[in-house]
Amino acid sequence: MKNMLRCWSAAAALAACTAALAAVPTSANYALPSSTINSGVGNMASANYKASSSLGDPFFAGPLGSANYQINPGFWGAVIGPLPLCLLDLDGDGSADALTDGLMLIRAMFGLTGSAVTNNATAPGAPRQTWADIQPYIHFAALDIDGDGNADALTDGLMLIRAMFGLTGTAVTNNAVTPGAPRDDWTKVRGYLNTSCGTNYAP
Ligand SMILES: [Ca+2]
Ligand SMILES: [Ca+2]
Repeated sequence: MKNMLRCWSAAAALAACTAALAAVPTSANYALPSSTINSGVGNMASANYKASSSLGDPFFAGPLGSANYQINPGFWGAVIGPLPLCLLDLDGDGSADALTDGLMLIRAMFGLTGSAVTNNATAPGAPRQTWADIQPYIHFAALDIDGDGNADALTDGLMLIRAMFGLTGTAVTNNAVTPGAPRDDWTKVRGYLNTSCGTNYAP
């Protein structure tokens, strides 16, 4: 943690710190899987620290702190560059499919972890099969499809899985956009998905 904080606070040394942070930060007292500070899922804590899984996301949670430190959401992106773009092909078989990737995405958005996400939800032969394989590719900030600041299963997740099933237009967005969210119709949702998530969905 100390090294990470040193990197985070020393803006002039970002390049060197980026290399240092590529490895998993660890010591006798803690370990921080890179996915935890890069939009991961599981919180980690000990007597001396707590790291929220949403720490790397700009939208989620408040600052983490104690008497000795404070970390603000989104800091990770400031250290290593832009946060990862939306990635829908979680199992890495080359296709973003509703009944595999979409199912895992919506399960994770419901807060599930581990095999509760991956059970019967990866394509046979796909390169990523386990939660350990899949979890680093789930970036909640990028999965905020309607742009309201939260990645929610019943709005963003629902639109994702509908679009993955091949639906378009209001068949995707009906009753699935958070009131007041900036991306509130298929034109905007499709634009985000095709621009940020690598899809090629039809108008
Ligand atoms: Ca896939
Ligand atoms: Ca949202």
